[in-house]
Amino acid sequence: MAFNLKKKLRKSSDALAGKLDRLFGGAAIEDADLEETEEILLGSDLGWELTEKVIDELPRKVRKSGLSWKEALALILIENTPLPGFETIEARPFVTVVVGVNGAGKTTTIARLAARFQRKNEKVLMACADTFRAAAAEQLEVWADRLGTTVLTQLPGSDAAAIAFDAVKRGLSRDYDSVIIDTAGRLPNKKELLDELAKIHRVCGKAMESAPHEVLLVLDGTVGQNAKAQTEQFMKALPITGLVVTKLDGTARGGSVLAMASQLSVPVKYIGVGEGSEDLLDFNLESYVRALLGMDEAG
Ligand SMILES: Nc1nc2c(ncn2[C@@H]2O[C@H](COP(=O)(O)OP(=O)(O)OP(=O)(O)O)[C@@H](O)[C@H]2O)c(=O)[nH]1
Ligand SMILES: [Mg+2]
Repeated sequence: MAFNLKKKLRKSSDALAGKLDRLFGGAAIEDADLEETEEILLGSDLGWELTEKVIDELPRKVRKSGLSWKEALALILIENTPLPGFETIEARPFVTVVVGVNGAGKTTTIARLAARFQRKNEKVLMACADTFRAAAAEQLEVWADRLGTTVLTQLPGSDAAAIAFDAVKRGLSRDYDSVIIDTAGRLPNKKELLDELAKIHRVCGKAMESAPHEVLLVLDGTVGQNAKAQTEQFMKALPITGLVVTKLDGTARGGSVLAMASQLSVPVKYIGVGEGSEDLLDFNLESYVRALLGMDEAG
């Protein structure tokens, strides 16, 4: 994810590394600076735990290692962000269900996933299991036209789970490599909406025993900290296998990704750093931390 990630995260790195630069200058870190450092770290949404780790360890690390404060900070952030591992499943079609609150970036993420799969010469079927809004199907159709993929939609008011079922069946019978199912945006505290997601999940398994192979929860990176509660709520309806954090180009709160990655048992798989079809990147902790601090890629 090297390609201009640093540029894409400019707002966050200005707010984090830029401010720290002004605070420390070229000088060594003084204990007197720590309170201000703490404020800057919290302001970039790194979260309390990670911020405290940095405050505890940074001065000592700089003294002991002889690294610059920035290199030392990068190391501390990387060391203290535990990443859950995950297996990659092989299946054909590979079925992905995408969920999240309204406007988080689900449909955009699906289009960009489709574009990625296509670049690997895969045949992609997108399906719109958002039957609340007529515009939802249109939005996916516009992307499908642009990308040259197929999209399955139904009239508003029809059953969302039925569309998911049809999509997986069609994926099997027509030899698709990948089926991606869009769902309606919802607040995770509405029981009937969560029940519908559970049903979508169940019927995928009826259409193809191993499906879905991936359930992505899309989180708006500009909202930051309530990601944990949101994820736990969605988890009650269906097993989330990966997180996508979007809109990281438009926010100074890019630290939230690290907070999420360290607080949640679900891996962050992708990040969204723009509105274009290329702007969905694999999440790589080290590259992300360096870009967040306005640094170039290591080595
Ligand atoms: N800058 C930026 N904008 C993004 C990104 N991802 C999504 N957006 C924008 O966010 C807005 C909402 O995105 P959608 O993909 O429609 O969100 P959704 O979750 O499908 O929304 P609903 O279907 O209404 O729940 C759109 O204007 C997108 O262009 C991103 O990574 N960066
Ligand atoms: Mg949508």
